[in-house]
Amino acid sequence: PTANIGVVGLAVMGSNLARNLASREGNTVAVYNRSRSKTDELVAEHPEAGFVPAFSYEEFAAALQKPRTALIMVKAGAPTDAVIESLMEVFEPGDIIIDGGNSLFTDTIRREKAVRERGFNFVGMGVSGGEEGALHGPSLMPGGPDEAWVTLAPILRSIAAVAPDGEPCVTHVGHDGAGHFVKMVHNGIEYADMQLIAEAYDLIRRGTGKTPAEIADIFAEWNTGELESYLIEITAEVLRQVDAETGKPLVDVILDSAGAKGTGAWTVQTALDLGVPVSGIAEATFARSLSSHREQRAVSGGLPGPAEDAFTVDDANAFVEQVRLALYASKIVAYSQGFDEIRAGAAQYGWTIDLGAISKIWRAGCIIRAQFLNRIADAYAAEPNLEVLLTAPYFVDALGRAQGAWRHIVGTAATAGIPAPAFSSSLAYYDGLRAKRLPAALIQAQRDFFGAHTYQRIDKPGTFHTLWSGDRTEVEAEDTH
Ligand code: NBP
Repeated sequence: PTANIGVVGLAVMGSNLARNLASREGNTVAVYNRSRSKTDELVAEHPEAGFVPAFSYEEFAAALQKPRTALIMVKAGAPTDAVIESLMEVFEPGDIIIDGGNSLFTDTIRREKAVRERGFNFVGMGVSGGEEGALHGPSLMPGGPDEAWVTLAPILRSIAAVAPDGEPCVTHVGHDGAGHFVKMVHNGIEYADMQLIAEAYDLIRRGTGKTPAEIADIFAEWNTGELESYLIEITAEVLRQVDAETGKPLVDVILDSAGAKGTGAWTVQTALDLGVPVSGIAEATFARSLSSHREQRAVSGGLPGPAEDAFTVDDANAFVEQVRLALYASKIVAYSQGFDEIRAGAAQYGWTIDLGAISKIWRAGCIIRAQFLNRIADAYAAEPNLEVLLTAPYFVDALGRAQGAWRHIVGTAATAGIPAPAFSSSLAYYDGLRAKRLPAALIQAQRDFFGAHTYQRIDKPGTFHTLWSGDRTEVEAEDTH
């Protein structure tokens, strides 16, 4: 056997990761794909990689030095289970099987248990950065057992993206499904970030009448400041793009119906199960759903709205700056909510996750890479048990500078009839956190009224119930908490 690592699944992600691995000193990479043509193509197109092609699982196992390490990059779900099963038939106990696909973390927990029981090491690893990242350096989020991490660390560090301070964007996230959980939340944050940028663009365009190319310049400028990020950078490029066929801005000829592959929905579903209010991510996910319901939008176009001239912006430059601040504040909320979900997931599933380390491995390679992540890392370095990320001093200061503009923009959007669900829900979340009293007290009373669900009082311990259908006196109730 000549190869120290192998890749199964040679579609775009697998072949690019295989090339990335092969380009690092000391690696020889075995490659296998269910249908032979992809293997033949990859090997023929990249002789420099020195791949060891295998055309059966037996050949693949035979090509690998022991203990074997295999990276699976196939479609998540049943295909991943099928490949794991096939590998276990030809591998030996102690070998390491890595699933780098976008698997649901609960599947990873299940698989890790089943694979471990048969003596193998299983690592569910989140991979972010798309095909370019896979080739030149992704952000890697491996879970799995400590002993597998010890073996894998050097090779994963060698292929990962490198942050501006020289640190590779990979860390052992935690056990079993922790890596895929964190990758899921990464994607949820990505949804929120994209929606916030889209709302900012829409408000500027409809408020100031600027062209997409002019707005591209604004985003390019934003990309030199505290909003500096990959998503802001590519937004400027997208807005500058002109359609060859019509000569119009490309963004104006693309159907306004956003697709989704489901990881945003997973993030929200999981947050609902954990009771974590990731409202920004949820609104972003729902905004994509709304956009895709073209039939509902078609019958709703005539619904009453504000007068056409209700939206006038006197000072375009000032307005653009207010939108920028609203975007920044909402972004802080979205990340704070995402990190809250990781914290809650870690508590629920028994993972020890270093939140500062997570923010650091997202600084390069992945879609949400941004300057901003350094501020999150700083916040956790100063206070590792930070209860609410946005209460870190740096963010309190930023929110203090932004909140006036943020409120103005949300109010303006509502008055003008322009949907800004992520901007406005982020602000509502912020004010909800800040509130000294919430109307939740009234909800508790309602629940007690119709369902005898009981309530607690602010002035004494115990659990209480009002005899709503009787004489309405209060009685002490059995503690059901
Ligand atoms: P796809 O998700 O399109 O999967 C295609 C690969 O799965 C092919 O190699 C195919 O083999 C293989 N496969 C299937 Br389908 N069923 C199989 C089975 N029963 N047994 C063995 N192999 C099977 O590829 P991708 O876009 O490269 O993504 C790979 C993984 O990485 C996915 O889980 C994806 O979610 C994840 N991911 C993708 C990105 C991205 O930007 N695309 C980013 C991060 C993570 P065949 O050639 O024989 O059909």
